Amino acid sequence: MTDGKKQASLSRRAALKKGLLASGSVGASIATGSLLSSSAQAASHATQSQPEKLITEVQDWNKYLGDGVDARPYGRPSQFEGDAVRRSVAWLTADPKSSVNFTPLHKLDGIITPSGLCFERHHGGIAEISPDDHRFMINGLVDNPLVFTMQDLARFPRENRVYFLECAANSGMEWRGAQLNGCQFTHGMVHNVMYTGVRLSHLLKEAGLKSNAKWLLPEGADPSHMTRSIPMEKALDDCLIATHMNGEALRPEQGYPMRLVVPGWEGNMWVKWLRRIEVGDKPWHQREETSKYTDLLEDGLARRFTWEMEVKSVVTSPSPQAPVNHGRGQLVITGLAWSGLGKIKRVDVSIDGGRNWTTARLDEPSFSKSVHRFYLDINWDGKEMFLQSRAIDELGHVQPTKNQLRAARGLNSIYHNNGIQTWHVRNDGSVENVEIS
Ligand SMILES: Nc1nc2c(c(=O)[nH]1)N[C@H]1C(S)=C(S)[C@@H](COP(=O)(O)O)O[C@H]1N2
Ligand SMILES: [Mo]
Repeated sequence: MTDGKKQASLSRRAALKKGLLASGSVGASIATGSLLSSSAQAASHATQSQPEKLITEVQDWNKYLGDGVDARPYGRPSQFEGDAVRRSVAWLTADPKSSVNFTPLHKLDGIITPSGLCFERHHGGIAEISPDDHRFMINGLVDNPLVFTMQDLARFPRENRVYFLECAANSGMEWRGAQLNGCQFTHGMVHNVMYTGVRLSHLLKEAGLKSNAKWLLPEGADPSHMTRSIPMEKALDDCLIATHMNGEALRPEQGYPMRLVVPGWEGNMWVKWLRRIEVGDKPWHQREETSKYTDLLEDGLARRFTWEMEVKSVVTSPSPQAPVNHGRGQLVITGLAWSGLGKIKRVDVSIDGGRNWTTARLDEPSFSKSVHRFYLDINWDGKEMFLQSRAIDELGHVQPTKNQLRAARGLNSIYHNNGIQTWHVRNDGSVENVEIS
């Protein structure tokens, strides 16, 4: 963060603190059960904003024949959805080949991230590997070192699971204060897809684990040779070797032809373009688990092996890139919640910066270690709101405030920021990333 930016965000926060105190009761009344009273208002608003001729006149798409079935052998989104794209932050990294882009969470609904919108994080560009040329090896403390082709892998029993993948650095730029204006940038290093894959435990059993086999070192076939130490209990519990996402083959960006799935644990461990797993008796302490993906505390010590992604949520709409543009009245507040420890049990939403909370409607489906969708349908009085969401997982973990996180871990951290996000919704419907304390 540049000094200028820091100043701006600090003074913005100071101003907001004052604003909150001055305005007394902030925001809107929560609709209690019945939305019928406000739906008439919503409907009349829709008529006003659409010219009558859209009803009375015959439109082009009504008159002229459209594309035939030969035009789109692989379908693509509507030309009017050009805003739903992955975006990057220019100052964040020096080179796009070792960089990150962000999922446009504000444009999505439901829980599944479309494959083409899953954020990408790579350290050495996208490896383009022909499945015919791909080999996957298990070696080290095993009875039979094995090499698998893709065809070999296809002969093992497989299963389907929906999991989120979150980079440990997601929201990392927000540690010291509100900075990036949009949930795409503050929270977009997460995606949630259905994987088809083979249980890693099947393959390890095939190779035969020696009695001192306690750790695994998965390795990527890309130029970064991504490697991370994974304890055996996790590998035998729920790790998958995935070949498909959302029903089709993995995208090259996501590790085609195969990637490791490490449910609930930080994204860095989900090695893409997986070419080898070495079995050992202790962790390796590779670069990505020493100089990176450790959490530097106030006293200069660092937390190591912070694998689990803890309970977190964010309101995706309204949000800075998804302002309220229909005025007061009926308003759908929605967002995502997830926990690397299990299912989400409850999400609370506040429109007054965390003073009062209302339990949101948690939508189906609900899978363990998957993103959940929540909604809160309110009747907005048109006054400014300080929107927050707070998730609670099935183990009872409550998403902390950013100040609670800072009190526990200091200001040096980047990784594992699961603090509560605040959006300032102004009375004109525009939205800004802020912090209140
Ligand atoms: N082989 C390899 N695997 C990798 C990486 C990489 O650069 N190379 N990046 C890791 C990081 S830091 C993250 S957050 C996730 C990102 O997965 P995605 O690109 O599917 O979003 O992949 C992980 N696996
Ligand atoms: Mo990451």
